Amino acid sequence: MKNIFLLLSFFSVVQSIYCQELAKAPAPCYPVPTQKQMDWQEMEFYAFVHFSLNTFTNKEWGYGDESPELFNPTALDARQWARIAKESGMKGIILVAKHHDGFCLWPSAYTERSVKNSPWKNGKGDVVKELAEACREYNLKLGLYLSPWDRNNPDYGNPKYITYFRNQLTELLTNYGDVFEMWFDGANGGDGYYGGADETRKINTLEYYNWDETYKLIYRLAPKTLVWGVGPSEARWIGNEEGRANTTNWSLLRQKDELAGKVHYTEFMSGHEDGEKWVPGEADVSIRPGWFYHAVEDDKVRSLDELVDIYYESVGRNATLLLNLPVDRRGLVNENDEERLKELVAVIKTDFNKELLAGSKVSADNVRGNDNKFGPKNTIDNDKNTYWAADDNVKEASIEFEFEKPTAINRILIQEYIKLGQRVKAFNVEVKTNGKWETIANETTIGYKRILRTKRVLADALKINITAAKASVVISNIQAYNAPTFVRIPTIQRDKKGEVTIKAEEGNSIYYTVDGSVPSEKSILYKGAFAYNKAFTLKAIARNTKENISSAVKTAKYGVSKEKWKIIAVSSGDLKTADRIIDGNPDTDWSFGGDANKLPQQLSIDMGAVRKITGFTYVPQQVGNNLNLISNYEFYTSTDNVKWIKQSQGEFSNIKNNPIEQVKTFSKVTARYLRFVALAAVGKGQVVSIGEINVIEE
Ligand code: FUL
Repeated sequence: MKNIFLLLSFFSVVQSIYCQELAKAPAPCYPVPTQKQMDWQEMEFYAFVHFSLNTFTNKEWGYGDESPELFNPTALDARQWARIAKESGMKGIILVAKHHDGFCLWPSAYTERSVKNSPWKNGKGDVVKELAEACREYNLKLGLYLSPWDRNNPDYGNPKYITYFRNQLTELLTNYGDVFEMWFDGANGGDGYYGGADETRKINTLEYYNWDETYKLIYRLAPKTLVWGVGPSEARWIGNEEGRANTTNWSLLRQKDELAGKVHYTEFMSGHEDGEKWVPGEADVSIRPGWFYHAVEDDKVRSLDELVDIYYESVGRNATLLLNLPVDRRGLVNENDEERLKELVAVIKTDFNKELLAGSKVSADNVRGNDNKFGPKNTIDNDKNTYWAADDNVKEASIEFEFEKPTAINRILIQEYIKLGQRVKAFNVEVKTNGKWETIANETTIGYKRILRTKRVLADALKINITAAKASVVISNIQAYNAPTFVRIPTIQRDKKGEVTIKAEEGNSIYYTVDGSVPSEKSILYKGAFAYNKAFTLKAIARNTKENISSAVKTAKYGVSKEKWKIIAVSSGDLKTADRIIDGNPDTDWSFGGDANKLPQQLSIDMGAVRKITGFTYVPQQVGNNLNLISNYEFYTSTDNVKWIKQSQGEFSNIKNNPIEQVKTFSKVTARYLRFVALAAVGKGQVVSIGEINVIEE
């Protein structure tokens, strides 16, 4: 008997040692984030503010020769910016302290090109300081953008400029309290004023700045600052200026390759599964087409639909969202932008109003060491420090949630415990309805946070199957929601002849007005394309008649249709197909130029009648992987196709990163003929494409 007891206690000792062994936390799957990167990732959503001389010169990129005296906001209030950011659930604000034209929003001791030589506050103001104080008051973190490229500085391109750049960096990192993120933009070198030299200066970004030394300086001065962008950074650009990450999004990057110039920026949208460094993605986008404020964009604030998509495709795809609010000439976030932001926040709030998994019965097919410490319940305990983990080397595992009664679901949120690394390569979601399992999503990575928008299902149970991973499964949090139906805004198109087509999601009706009034279900019911070639404002809504809910209002403003327009001359390319430039459809493009026909190239348009115009727009090629973009242009008008007057010339700034419709205005002129000259292209390719040319009428 005594022996049996001895044997039993021996076994229990062995078992406890064994279990303790198993109950150890999983080994990290390297690379893993630093605490600084963890804190940053958890911020999720923060604001960008572009506000500088460009705001007053109506440019996206200043050339570097604009006078500081033009900077004169009438009612600058950084507290208003902070209030709006705070009310939107944002956790910080990144201010562009110096953009490419070199103008400084703080009174730098190293240059005269700053607020100190502007009329604002008689040269005694400091925007960086005001924002730092406002952020403190609203408990927001402050971030700063210092453009490496400086189109004003005479020394740009020489070693002397690097000293200047580092001096400015030192000012920003030592005089304004903690800076959570330092933003180094990738636009580098090119033409500029450069102290009057007026020339093109090419630099090698990878070598010129000696980033290793610059980064050492930053970490010495401000170890809490996370560095974004060029150099050996701790966070990366998402590869577009539309605020969208790829569905597959690794927080890892082969940064060594990147620093050797071997990574194309389009790879940033997904990161690298085999990246040797933790370099998570940050998705940046402006709430309007441009980064700086332009009055012509007052009615071009991104639609609610677009912003909601952006949220789901950034924060919901393992990136942070940096949303730009272009402060206007008063020095305030414009009312239109604030209103749209409020609508966005309201949608996010209602979408995630009621969590549905917390009360469910949860089980998993594998639990590390059979230890409750790593049990599946940890995914619904609302504690970010606990997680469900599988045994070592178990890279396929399932977790199931059973509901007491059938539950409607259309959002699923999953988080890996990324302190131990990003692991999941593939997963799917199944739901059980009426006793039958159905797969409703087949996905790839998860990372810090992944949110799926699925069709609405009435589920008895929900199962998440991790089907491939880099190391054993470690999941921190899983949630489900039933977001209200969101009726998507309709799309409107008018072709050359004036035929209007409106489209909405299948099953929805469309109502519209042509007199500028707000449409409702009492307005005209859209039954199919209709002709309307006069100037008018069309407003339309889509309506889900089953649930009695409408979309936001889509507004489209049109001048007289292009029915009488003709392309009358092209310097190269096929004249027969050139009509695509004026067919009302920006997605059909036409190109000219090429090796045998080097730039400049030009084309002329006859509008068929004399019109009063105040500007033109160039819509670059929209469709395709390789956009043949024009970077510099000239625009002429004529009344007789003989005598031409130049109305505008210049650059399409930032078109490479943000290929949106380019708007150029001039004083009112009477014209019948238009001539558009493509002077230079982005990159080496000489072929340039045009999606559409429009005119702006009074
Ligand atoms: C770009 C810049 O060139 C733009 O002007 C803007 O600042 C944007 C956020 O980054 O690359």
